[in-house]
Amino acid sequence: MSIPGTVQLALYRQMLLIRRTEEQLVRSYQLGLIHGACHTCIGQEAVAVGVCAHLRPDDLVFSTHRGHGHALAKGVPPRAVIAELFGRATGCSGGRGGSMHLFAPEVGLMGTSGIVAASILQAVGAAYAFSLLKQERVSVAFFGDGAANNGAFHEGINMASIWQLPVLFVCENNLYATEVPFASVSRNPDVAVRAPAYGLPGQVIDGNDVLAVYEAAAEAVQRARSGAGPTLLECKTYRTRPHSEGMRDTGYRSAEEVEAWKARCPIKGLAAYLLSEGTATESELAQIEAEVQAVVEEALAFAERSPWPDPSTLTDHVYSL
Ligand SMILES: Cc1ncc(C[n+]2csc(CCOP(=O)(O)OP(=O)(O)O)c2C)c(N)n1
Ligand SMILES: [Mg+2]
Repeated sequence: MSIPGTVQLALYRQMLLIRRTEEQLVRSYQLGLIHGACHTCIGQEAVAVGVCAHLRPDDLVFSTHRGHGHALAKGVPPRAVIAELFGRATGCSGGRGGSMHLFAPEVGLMGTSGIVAASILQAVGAAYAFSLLKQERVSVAFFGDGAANNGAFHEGINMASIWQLPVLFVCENNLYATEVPFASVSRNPDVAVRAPAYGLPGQVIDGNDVLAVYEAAAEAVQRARSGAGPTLLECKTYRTRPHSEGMRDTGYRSAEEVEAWKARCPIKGLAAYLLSEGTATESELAQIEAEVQAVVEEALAFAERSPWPDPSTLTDHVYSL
């Protein structure tokens, strides 16, 4: 598959936007400006970007506790993400949700979630609705390696397979579930090989290579949209920050391992490729960097000057009979 230079540059810009936004979230967390958990996807950006590049606004994404990248890649503005983590009324969930409850149905982001593996069944449910309504829409479940050992994984992919539902299962295998190595909870290092057992295609992809993810997702989205059924994509990747901000990052993985994966940074990797292929010059990449940085600075300023939710709205959105 030949990916046009303009698309490659768009993928680069989107990954950089996620990276710079999350680096800002880390700084803000360290200053005590963010309450609650903050799981970054620093190091894993290529997965969200390579998949979401193929989605339309009315395609639906169901995300995880590590979902800032999915939200941004699906089109939630950085200012709405930062404001949400700051608890401000202008956040995408009105400041009531925080990192693990980012919702923006208008762009098809159906929620980040602290419930591991929930995204799998939610995406299957949405795809079932699309299929009943005869709509050519696609749903995506992002989930981690830890979620792949939750019963929901097996129920979800089996049901999607028997009904040939338009869904992509995207496993972000970052080798750990919190501090539990995947190697210690699965005799088989690959999740993708489970797919044929349920009668759907599965593919292992270098999740730090955005072009590889883009290519695999193109086929999977096309399959789903054309009624040919679900696909399981397993993207091997790595988070270079602790599981969640404020948590320790020693005792379960080595500094050497983290450094080795940092050297495989998906953004640096694509930059080197763009330069070597002559798709972009140093100054063009610097220009993108400056533009992204400006967007993030503006988003931060927006969040800082945004109001807190009005106390009189305290009971809004609270379910009652
Ligand atoms: C149903 C459920 N079980 C357990 C937890 C506790 N928990 C929070 S994050 C996490 C690890 C998830 O690992 P993985 O799916 O690999 O995602 P990653 O954090 O690596 O992105 C666990 C077990 C939870 N939040 N929900
Ligand atoms: Mg994991």
